[in-house]
Amino acid sequence: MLDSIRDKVFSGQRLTKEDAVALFQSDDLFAIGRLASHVAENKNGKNAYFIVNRHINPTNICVNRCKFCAFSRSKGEEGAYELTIEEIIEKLKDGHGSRVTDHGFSEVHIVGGLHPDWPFEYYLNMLSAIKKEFPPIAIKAFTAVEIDYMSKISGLSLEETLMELKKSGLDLMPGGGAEIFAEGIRNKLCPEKISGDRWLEVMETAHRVGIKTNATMLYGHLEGIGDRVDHLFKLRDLQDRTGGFQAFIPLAYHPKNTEIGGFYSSGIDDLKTIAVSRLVLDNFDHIKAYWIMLGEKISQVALLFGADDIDGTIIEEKITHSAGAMTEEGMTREELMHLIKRAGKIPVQRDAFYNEL
Ligand code: V47
Ligand code: SF4
Repeated sequence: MLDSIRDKVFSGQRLTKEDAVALFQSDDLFAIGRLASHVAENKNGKNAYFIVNRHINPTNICVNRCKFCAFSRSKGEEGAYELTIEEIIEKLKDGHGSRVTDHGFSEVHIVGGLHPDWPFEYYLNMLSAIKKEFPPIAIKAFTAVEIDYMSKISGLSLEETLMELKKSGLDLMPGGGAEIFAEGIRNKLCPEKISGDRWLEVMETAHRVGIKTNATMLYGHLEGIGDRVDHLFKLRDLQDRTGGFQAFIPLAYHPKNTEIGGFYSSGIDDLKTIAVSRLVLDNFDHIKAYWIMLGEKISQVALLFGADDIDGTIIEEKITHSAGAMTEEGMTREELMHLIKRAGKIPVQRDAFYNEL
């Protein structure tokens, strides 16, 4: 089976769902990794991208309370917080020009809970305040789940919601909230969350109005191989139609302090998932090994298994660290470059749109 997959990859034929299942079932991690690495080098050469960025989570108060999420709180619960726009601006000023970001941020990544009381204007004001204070920083903000919620609270259509956000400064969107599209598992993991089809609809609308996005898949919880494969193929189909996805990021489930519990993903599964994603998502330019979740060392090795991006400096990370992440919360530019170089790759500092800096 791997032989026929190898032939397809080398002759540029698309893999089928059966091929993807066979890859996930195979124990020949090296063969899969070598194939994925071949594809990655065809697309991006020896380049491995990173970005000087900062994460901001405006609030952890969330009406959804997904069962895999250790970050969220209900309103009034101990540990619940909400940031003002001034506090967000202060956070961005803090790291700007510091040791961690001696070249300034290229991007701010903003995601948070679905707050029961904040009006749509809060989000618009947040974007325009950041743009006014830091014009060169690209704003990558709000998952499809948050966009759907904003459309509900504002009474606007998806398209109008996205256009308003864009006018206020939204540059692109992160890939979170996709989790796993399979309905049965999704209902167990996050019964209150929008469906997989709605997630795809929000992304399709974003692409149509000219907003690039990423895509993710949460793996290592209750899902099976078939669920992963279906998820990847839905993303590949949408990308065929819109071309609006920049990068795919497999998110390794972290079990601590969550309602569903379970185990951390294994390093073998992490590398295989990166490699199979690279092979299946032939229409995605970039596969990101998110070091916060994979760990610094697995994400470095992932650069030899099909990944071409390890994300960025981050500075402050709450979502994975609430669920038992074992990584630091941030890395310096120099540390990221060191990891990449020691993997035999060329570190390329990028902006939010993969332009080399
Ligand atoms: O949507 C929540 C996930 C996502 C857990 O687009 C968990 O560049 C693991 O989407 N274990 C947010 N994952 C993170 C995200 C992201 C991160 C970095 C870059 C980009 C990008 C996107 O984290 C959530 C959810 O899918 N998540 N809880 C958990 N216990
Ligand atoms: Fe809320 Fe997102 Fe956490 Fe779900 S994953 S509870 S939507 S913050």
